[in-house]
Amino acid sequence: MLHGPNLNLLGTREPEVYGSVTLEGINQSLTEESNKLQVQVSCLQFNHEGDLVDAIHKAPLEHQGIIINAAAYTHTSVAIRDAISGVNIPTVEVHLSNIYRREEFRHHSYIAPVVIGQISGFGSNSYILGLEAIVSHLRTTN
Ligand code: CA2
Repeated sequence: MLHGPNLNLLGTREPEVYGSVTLEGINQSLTEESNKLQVQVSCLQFNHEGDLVDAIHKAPLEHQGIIINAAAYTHTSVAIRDAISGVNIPTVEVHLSNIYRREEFRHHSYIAPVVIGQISGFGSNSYILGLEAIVSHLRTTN
């Protein structure tokens, strides 16, 4: 699970947009869900674009899939898109908010064309749905 910039602030500001759950709370729910699904999940957060690119490059060494909320880089980063398409590992894009109901600049995702699918708008449950989606994809394709 890769969390992008500013998501470390979750639960402290803008609860009307992003809810009151903290990043630690999201990671804990993911770990609980991963136990139920009998898979392992590791959760990392980076504020810097290059750090996310490095983490995507390293992912196939230890992991079978990526769940990513690239946050603002979703709408700006060709580097993260190229990293995802450059590594051969299935990826699911998640967002807390429904990016298509928000400002127009959030309607475009550079990442969407290189992932299996996108889950957007279900608050912290988007992450659980993202985990279920990647596990189900891996179980049906492997
Ligand atoms: O809805 C999402 O998950 C987003 O990826 C969140 C990003 C935003 O730029 C995307 O358009 C949609 C922003 C994450 C910043 O999170 C904050 C949380 C609390 C306080 C300030 C920022």
